[in-house]
Amino acid sequence: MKLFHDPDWPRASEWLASPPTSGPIVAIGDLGANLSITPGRTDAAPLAIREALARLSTFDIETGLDLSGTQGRDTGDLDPGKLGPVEGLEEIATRWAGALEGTVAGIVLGGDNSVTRPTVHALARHKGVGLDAIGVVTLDAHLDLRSTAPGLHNGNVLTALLEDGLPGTNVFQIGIAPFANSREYVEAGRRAGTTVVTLETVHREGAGTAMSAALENLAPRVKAIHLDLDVDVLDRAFAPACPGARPMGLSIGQVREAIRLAAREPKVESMSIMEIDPTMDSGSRTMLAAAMFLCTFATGIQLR
Ligand SMILES: [Mn+2]
Repeated sequence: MKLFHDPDWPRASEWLASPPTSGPIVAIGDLGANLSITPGRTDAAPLAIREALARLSTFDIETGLDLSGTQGRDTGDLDPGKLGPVEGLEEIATRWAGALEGTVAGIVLGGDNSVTRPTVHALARHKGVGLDAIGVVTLDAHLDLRSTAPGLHNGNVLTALLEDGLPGTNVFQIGIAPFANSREYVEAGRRAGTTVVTLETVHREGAGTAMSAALENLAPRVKAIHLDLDVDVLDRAFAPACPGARPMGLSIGQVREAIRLAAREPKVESMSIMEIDPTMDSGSRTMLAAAMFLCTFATGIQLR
């Protein structure tokens, strides 16, 4: 499809392609290794998200913010599909810690959720602190607290991080869905001291309320916060490309509100956009939503 060119309607994709100069930088890279317990092509998502950016403008009428106020830098892809979760940890963590150098915040385009482990390690290295000084806020239908006994995958990434030393009290999980998690893993979260905000609570009290509470708790006592967006927190109607998406999920607007609040918090120095299999998409709706989330975070950091 050839895109209509209008110099007065700059595209989000052009923003990312433009060379960085000075000021805030958003580093974006595919660290997608395909490590999922559900077979799929999440490794194809980073390219598909980049392509979807071409269909968005740079301007957010809701905030008056434009992507041109944020310097974007695409750090390129890590050879996808080559790394397993164990051997990939060091390489991905090193690469991402390097990408964060000199940036205000970085966005990882995954990939499946197992990539979140090295991403959080990278943030700790970038800050020169241990995992005990890092906060993690997830927007995800799932706890990702399965046992690590069978090996690492996208469904036990949080267990792996807790075992690595991330304190459960530093973890806030927003959007946890009914009939998508087991009693055993809910109990595991409780034992670890994580905070869970279920979907119904978010629908009743607001996504902004949930995110604000998490940030207000974490920001005064950690050095940096990672925002982990598993796009399957969206209602399945909005995210056909997310195998994990279920009915009763969040709307695009709810997720956007939460992202904007997180982006405004200076301690949120990294974000990941995960768990999309673009081959399952319909009408580009998931890819356009993911691209919009990227733009929301990238413009939102101007509110700091
Ligand atoms: Mn999930």
